[in-house]
Amino acid sequence: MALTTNKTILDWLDEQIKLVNPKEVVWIDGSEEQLEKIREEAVKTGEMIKLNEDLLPGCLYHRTKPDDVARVEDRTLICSKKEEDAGPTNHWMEPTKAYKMLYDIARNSYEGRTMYVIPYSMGPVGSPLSKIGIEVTDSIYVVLNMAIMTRIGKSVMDALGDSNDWVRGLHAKCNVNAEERWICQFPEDNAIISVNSAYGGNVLLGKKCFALRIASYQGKNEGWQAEHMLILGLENPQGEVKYICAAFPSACGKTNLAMLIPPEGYKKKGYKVWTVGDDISWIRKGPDGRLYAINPENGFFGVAPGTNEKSNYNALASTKKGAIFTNVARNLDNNTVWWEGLDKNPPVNAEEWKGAKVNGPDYVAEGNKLAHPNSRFTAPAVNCPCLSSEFENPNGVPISAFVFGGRRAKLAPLVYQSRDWNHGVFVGATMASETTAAAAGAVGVVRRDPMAMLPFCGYHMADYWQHWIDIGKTLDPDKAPKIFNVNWFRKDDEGNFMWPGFGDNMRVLDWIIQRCEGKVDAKETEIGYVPYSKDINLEGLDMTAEDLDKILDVDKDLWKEEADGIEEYFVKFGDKVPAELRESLATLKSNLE
Ligand code: GTP
Ligand code: SPV
Ligand code: MN
Repeated sequence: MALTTNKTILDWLDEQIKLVNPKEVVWIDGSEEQLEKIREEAVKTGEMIKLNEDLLPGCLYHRTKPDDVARVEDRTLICSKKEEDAGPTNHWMEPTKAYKMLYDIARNSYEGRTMYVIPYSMGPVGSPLSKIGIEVTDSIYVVLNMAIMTRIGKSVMDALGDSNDWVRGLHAKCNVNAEERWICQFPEDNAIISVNSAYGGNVLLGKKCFALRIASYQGKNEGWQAEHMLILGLENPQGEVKYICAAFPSACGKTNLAMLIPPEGYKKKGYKVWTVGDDISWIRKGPDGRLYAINPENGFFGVAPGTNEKSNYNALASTKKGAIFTNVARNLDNNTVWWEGLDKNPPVNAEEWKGAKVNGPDYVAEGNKLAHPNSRFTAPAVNCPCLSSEFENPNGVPISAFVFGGRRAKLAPLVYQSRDWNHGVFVGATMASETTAAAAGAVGVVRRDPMAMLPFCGYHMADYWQHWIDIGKTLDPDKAPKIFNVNWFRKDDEGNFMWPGFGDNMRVLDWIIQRCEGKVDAKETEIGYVPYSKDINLEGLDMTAEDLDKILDVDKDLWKEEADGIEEYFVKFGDKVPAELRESLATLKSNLE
C-alpha cells in the first residue's frame, strides 16, 4: 500500500511502473520487521551472505560484478538543457536524448521482479536543512544500504505531505552491463536515473547523485552549499567544541579524519574529536550570521582497506553490528571479513573478493589483493563511538574552519592558511590530488579536483566557484570560517610518507583552531600563512622540527610551475572564472617573482 497520497509522487510512480513493468510494488516503510524479511530473502537467494552472528551480529556480505566496483565518471552525465550549464568538467547529454536512451534501457527491465519504493530524507526528518527523495529500485542491496545510509520510511512521507519538493530517483539494475551503464542527473527536473550498475556511489541515489550533484545545483539557486566535506567537532580541555568541515577527494582521508583519536598527550589533557559526518555537508547561514552544517547522511559508506584498530578504531567499531560489507574478502573458518591493512594475518581459508577460494597468505605473497582496493563497509552512524551529540541537531553545527586537501607527493605543505575568504576559494578551486580506486580508471595520476567536487558538481564549475565567492560576500569576515589547505601525503625521495597522519593529524587541527582563535602567529609566504615549526606540537612523535620544516617548506620553483598549471587550467573556463580567483592567481605569480 502506498505510504502517501501525494499526487506528484503517485503520478510519477505510475509512470515508472509502466516503464519498468515490475511483478509487484513494495513500499519500504522503515520498520525493522520489513527490513528483516528483506534481509532473509537476500540471504535465501544468495544475493547476500549472513556473517558470523556472534562476532558480527546483523552483518551481511555482498559482492558486486568485477567490472562494477567503483563510480564511473565518464558514464556519469549532467543532463541540463544547455550544455554550457553543465560546464567543461562534466559529461553532458541533452535531456530529451538522455531520457529516451535511459527509458529504452530500463523498459520492462523489472519484469518478474519486485519494485521497491524507498522514501528517504537527507538530513534529520523534518529539519529545515533536510530534503526528501524517492528511490525506486529492483535491488535488495540498494534497499538495505539506503536503510543504513539515509532516514527512510513512513515518517519521511508524513514530513513531505503534498509538497512537490522531492527528488525523483529511478535505479534499474538491468543486466549490470558496463557498456550500457549510465548515471544521469537532471538538475532542472530534480531527477536521477541510474542503470546497469549495483555499486554504491552509482546506485545509492541519496548520496553522490542527490546530496552532491542535484543538491549543489539546488544550493546555488537557494543560497546554500552542498559540499564533499566531513564535519568534525574538536573539544578542548575546557569542554568547548569547535567544528571543522574538510573536503578531500574520494579515498583521501575524510572518514579517517572525521573519526580520529587524538595522540596520547592530547587525550591526557582532555582533547576529544566528535564525528558529525564523514563525506557530505549541507551548509547554510544561520540567524547569527555564521555558517551551519548538517550531515545529510545517516551512515558511513567507508573504504575498508587500511581500516584497523590503530588507524581508525571508531570506523572499525562502527562495522561490528548491522553493517554491510561489499567486495572485501571472507574468512571461511569463522565467517568473518578481512581486507588489506586490517591486520597482518590474511585468513588461510579465504575467499577473495571475486569469490575464489584461496590460501590467503600465499595469495597475498604472490602480490594479489584479497579485498578490492575500493571495497567498502556500510555502517550505521549510531554505531560510531565518537558520534557527536549534535548529529541529529536539525539546525546543524557552526563552522569555524574549512579545510581543503588532497594526495600530493610533492609541492603542497602539510598545512597552510589562506589570506582571506576569496584567497581560500582560490586554494580550494585549484587543489589537485592523485586519483584513487574510488573511481574506475587510472590510479595515482595528479589531476585538479576543485573542492574535491570534480565528479560531484551538478553544474558549471566556474559558476560553482562564483557561488563560493558570493557566499563569502554575505558573511561578516569575523564570522566567516577561515580557510586552510592540508596534505597528509607528502613523500620523501624513497617514496615514504613524511607525515605519520591519522591520529597525529590532530596536531594540525590544533594549529588550525589556534589560528581561528588568533592565538598563534604564522609565517607569511608566497602561498599563504605557513606554521612556524615550533607551533606544531610534536610531543610523543619520533620527529624533529627539522623533519617538520621539510614538509612545511614552499619550493618556489615547484610553485611557479604550479601557478603556470593553474593559469592553463583556468583557460578551460574562459571568461567565467570569477575575477577574485584571477586576482589570487596574479598575486601568487607576483609573490613568486
Ligand atoms: P571516500 O569515502 O571515497 O570519500 O573516502 P575518504 O575521503 O573518506 O577516505 P578514507 O578516510 O576512507 O581514507 C582512504 C584511504 O586513505 C584509506 O586507505 C586510509 O587508510 C588512507 N588514509 C587516511 N588518512 C590518512 C593519513 O592521514 N595518512 C595516510 N598516509 N593515509 C591515510
Ligand atoms: C566517494 O567515491 O567519494 C565515496 C564512495 O564516498 S561513493 O559512494 O561510491 O561515491
Ligand atoms: Mn566520498
